[in-house]
Parts: sequence; C-alpha cells; structure tokens
Amino acid sequence: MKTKLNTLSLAFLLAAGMTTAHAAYIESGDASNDLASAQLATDMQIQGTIDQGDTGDVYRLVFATGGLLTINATGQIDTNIALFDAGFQALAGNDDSNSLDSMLTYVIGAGTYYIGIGDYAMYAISASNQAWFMDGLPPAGFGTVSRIENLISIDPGAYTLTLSLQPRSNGVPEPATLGLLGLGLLGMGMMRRKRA
Ligand SMILES: [Ca+2]
Ligand SMILES: [Ca+2]
Ligand SMILES: [Ca+2]
Repeated sequence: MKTKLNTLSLAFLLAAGMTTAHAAYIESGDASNDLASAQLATDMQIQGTIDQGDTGDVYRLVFATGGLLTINATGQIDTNIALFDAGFQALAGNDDSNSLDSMLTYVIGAGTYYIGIGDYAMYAISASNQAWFMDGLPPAGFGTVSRIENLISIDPGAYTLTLSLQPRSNGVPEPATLGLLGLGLLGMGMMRRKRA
C-alpha cells in the first residue's frame, strides 16, 4: 500500500512538471545492487552513499510520462551509472562526463526504469554472467541484467542523482513530425532508386 502511494505521488510530481525544488529520496539503509530487489525511488533527486564493501545501488523509478530523461550523478565517489528498462535490459551507461561525474540522456516512454550507480569501475552482470562496463551502449544481445557490481576497488562516499524529464512536446520532434521526416526519407530513397 505504501509502495502504491509512493508511486502515485511520484507520478503526480512527474505530471506536474517535476520542479522538485527541495525534496529528495534518501537511500533507505543500503540499496541492493540486484535489479529485482531495487528500492523504489519516489523523487527526481536521490541521495545515497557507497560505503566500504558497497558494490552498487539500484533504484526503480516509475515515470507517468515519457520524454528525454537526463540523469546527473555527482558526489564524493567517482560516479558510474547505467539505465535499465522494465525488462532488465541495459540501455546506456556513463562513467565520466564532467570530470569524474556521470551524466546520461535517454529518450524513454512512460513506465518503469532502473538506475544503477556505484564507484568506478561498475559492471552490469547479465543472467548468463557476462559483464558490461557501464559506459556507452551495451553490446548487442547482451541480455537481461541481474545485478550491477564494482569489479575494481571501492572508494566510499556520498552521491546525488538528479533526474530531469523533458516532455516530447518541448523541442523533441512529435510523432507527426517524425512521420513527415520518414516520408521525406522514403521519397529520397525512391529518387535514389530511380537514378540507379
Ligand atoms: Ca548504498
Ligand atoms: Ca548497495
Ligand atoms: Ca566517473
């Protein structure tokens, strides 16, 4: 029940434009590094810590609307983050964007996503025990991820994840525009074929 209320309040925040001025979700104890037992974060800002021996923290987020998601990670640790979808597929990761801090952007639809964070060097471990260094895009066919894990060494410290979601209507092409663009490309393809 509490979970449901939290999900609703997050959805409400997201729908209201998410100017979460002062609120933040604070890591409860130590967040699990397993996606299946991730903590539900109920705010667009998340504050947590990587303690000695803490091999990674995963948060589950439920977005009421889609858009361009930006994740900024700052803190005392050498942040290393990745985004996963509801089916535990790795979408993208980042180690260093601004000095040692991580940042990534990704176009999402409404629904559930997972964000993993840890101290460099972080790896996503697949169900078949493959390891992907959480930076850039995962290899094709990487498969479902079971957990994230630090495979080098851990320098403990606090971190902050700051999320923002830009609705598709604000500058990102609408589906109708994309449709027109698609028609244009199709037209170009037909012209090329005619010339050949
Ligand atoms: Ca932690
Ligand atoms: Ca943890
Ligand atoms: Ca980093």
